[in-house]
Amino acid sequence: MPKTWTTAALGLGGNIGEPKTAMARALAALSDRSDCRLVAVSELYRTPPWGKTDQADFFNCCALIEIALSSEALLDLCLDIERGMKRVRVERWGPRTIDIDVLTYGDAHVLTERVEIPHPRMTERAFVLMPLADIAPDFVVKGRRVLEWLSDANKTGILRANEKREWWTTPASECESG
Ligand code: PH2
Ligand code: MG
Ligand code: MG
Repeated sequence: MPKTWTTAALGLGGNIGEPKTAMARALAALSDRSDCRLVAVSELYRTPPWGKTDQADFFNCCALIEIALSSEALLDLCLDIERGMKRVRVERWGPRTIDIDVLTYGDAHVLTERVEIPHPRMTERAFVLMPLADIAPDFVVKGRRVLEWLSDANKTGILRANEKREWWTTPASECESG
């Protein structure tokens, strides 16, 4: 049976350990799969903590993927990757090594006990909207373009943190061996 591919947007973040490396590894794990294609990755941003402010700055990025899995299965995949990377999470909205959120899945609206898509808080969070605007500025979420949501969001303190555009690709020589 031919696979049906759906374009989905993911938001990645972390603020413990080496978030940039963790996000690069998560993106590599996604693109290594036959049921997932990595279409675009945003710049990398350093962002002040949102929600719970007495914690270290986060690093955040967004990715567009094409995925041949249902939204629930995509959520499970993201959780599997988090677990495989031995995610540490101390409390809700608190420090974590890696967080992979499904922001959008085609133009689907999904609401189950486990998933809410579009991600319920994505339109208020500059740490999501800024990277998402790099790769999908005209994408319409909840009736408005990403760029319009971004223009209303509080961007204070958000800085670009990458030097090269393809920050998530690491030459083999720089990879840890063990
Ligand atoms: N994630 C949270 C809570 N707060 N703040 C920033 N800047 N970036 C995040 O990724 C983030 C957050 C819960 O997932
Ligand atoms: Mg999150
Ligand atoms: Mg999450």
